[in-house]
Amino acid sequence: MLRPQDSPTRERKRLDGVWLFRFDHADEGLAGRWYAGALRDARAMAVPASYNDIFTDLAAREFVGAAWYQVEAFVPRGWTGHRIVLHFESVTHHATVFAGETEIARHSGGYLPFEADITEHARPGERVRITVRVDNTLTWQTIPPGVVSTSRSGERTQRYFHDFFNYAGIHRSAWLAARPPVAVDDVSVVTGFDGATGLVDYAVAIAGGTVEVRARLSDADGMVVAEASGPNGRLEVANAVAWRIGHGYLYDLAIRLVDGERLLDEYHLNVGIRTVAIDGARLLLNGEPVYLRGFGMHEDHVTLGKAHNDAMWLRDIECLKWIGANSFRTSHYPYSEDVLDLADREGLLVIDETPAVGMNTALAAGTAVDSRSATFSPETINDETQAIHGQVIRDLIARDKNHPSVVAWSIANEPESHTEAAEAYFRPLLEIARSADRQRRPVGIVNVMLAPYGMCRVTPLCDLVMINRYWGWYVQTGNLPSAMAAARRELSGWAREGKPIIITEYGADTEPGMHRLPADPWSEEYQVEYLDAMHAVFDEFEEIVGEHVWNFADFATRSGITRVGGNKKGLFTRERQPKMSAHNIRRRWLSPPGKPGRG
Ligand code: BDP
Repeated sequence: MLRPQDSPTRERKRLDGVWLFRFDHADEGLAGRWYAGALRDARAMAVPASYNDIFTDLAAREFVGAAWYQVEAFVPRGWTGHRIVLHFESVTHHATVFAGETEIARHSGGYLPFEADITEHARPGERVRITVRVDNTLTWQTIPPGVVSTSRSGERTQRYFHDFFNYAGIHRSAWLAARPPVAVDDVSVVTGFDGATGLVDYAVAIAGGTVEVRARLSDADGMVVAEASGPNGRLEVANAVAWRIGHGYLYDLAIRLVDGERLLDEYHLNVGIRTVAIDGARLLLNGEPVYLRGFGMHEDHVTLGKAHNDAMWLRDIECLKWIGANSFRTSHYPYSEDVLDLADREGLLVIDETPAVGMNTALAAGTAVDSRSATFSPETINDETQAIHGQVIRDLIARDKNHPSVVAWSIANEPESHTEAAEAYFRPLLEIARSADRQRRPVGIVNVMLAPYGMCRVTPLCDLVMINRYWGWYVQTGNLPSAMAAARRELSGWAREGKPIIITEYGADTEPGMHRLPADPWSEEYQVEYLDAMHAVFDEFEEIVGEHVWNFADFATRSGITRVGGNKKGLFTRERQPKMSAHNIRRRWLSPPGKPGRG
């Protein structure tokens, strides 16, 4: 599925704004056909936004179940003769969509796009009523998983095993889009080099007929640098400018479907020419070893919740540049494609993660919560979940495969991984990821502290080692010398695997403004000393090719005894202002190459 865009043959209309909204407390909307007319007793709701933090009452913020959204939109007059598509970038977690009185789409999975052809239900120049039932329920068969329990009085509570607030709503833009009847359905590129010549292998899928395909690559100044024809082909660019860290040079690939001289469709794609490979314990970009400096992040903001917002993300990117980061992980779900577009442009490397977080009943927010249920069993995460997970991996790679910024896939964060059941669950999923990606980027899971070196049965199956470790925080709390010793011990083990190691999380909760001498957990001083201690150990290992501090910024979580107004491990506050440690890390990350942090 290609993202809607404007081109000489295509047009799109953003449906963002204020929609009608209503909670469905008794889950009666479907039977009561709430979509059949104007949504009654509705209030206003922003799209995109999480609905949760718009409200001031707890019951609304923590609501579990279905909520309804509705908007009336005009289909542009000029769209006669086109296929009309309704496209949602993200509805969290389940969507049932109606055009007028007809159900046109059902989709589960809160962070990836879906669309439906509504040509039969939408006339150019006329209004179409769009109604969406949004359900935020997580079960053992959703990614991420969760469990809903109902009290004697009928009150439903959602439990989940991940450490961020279960925001819900229409989180990214919704579009009406017009496509020609014969259209580009998909484009994939694989890039490489032959000496100074850049190679762009492309493959085009067409919907609605078999026609001639022409491909044209232009440089950033708009000069045509290569042309080819046919649905599969190779574009050769003499003296190509490589896409690299900090220099996100992008070519424009125009795919044109033609019938003689008549243009049937035109689709544009940004292409960065670069290679990603693993060589022993090194991660190579364009054949050169790279060291990742950056963060696990979140799409998380005051009031907006998990909604995408351009201004907020531009600020995040500016903060990343200021601090000297060159990369981030889309912990713990695929981010808006707009974010990947920004990363492409800035030359930031991205570890792209599925929403498979919290597949571990022994862990949540660093504390044991539910050792009663097995993580993997016919009653919990089972074959059905695995099939859905496989589809999510395919959908993620289908959406993000062409972004030059994406250098690795993480198919799960901190799942249970020390058991035979976990190995049986993940082995086929790793293969799905590998075969879905024509660029064959490295694939892995992010390993949890409960499955350390020697115990994890899944990481050895991965292309690289990605580990989250909290020595000095959840264990050896406040005792940095023993945290360093523990780190050294375990890392020496992983180093023997002969694969690149990325520390995908390490961090300490820090209340901004809290100072303690000597340093004490939660103080700004402790975050500084903790990070210095970890870096001293990391720098001893050549096999470590990346350090991603947890987290870029403070973020919202469900309330609980280990969280004070959310997770405070950010180097920036939730308002994106630096804590003391941000200045410290900045000195490390901006130090010249060859120095600690390896420039
Ligand atoms: C890890 C998780 C992350 C949490 C973090 C923490 O991957 O989502 O927020 O620890 O506890 O378990 O701060």
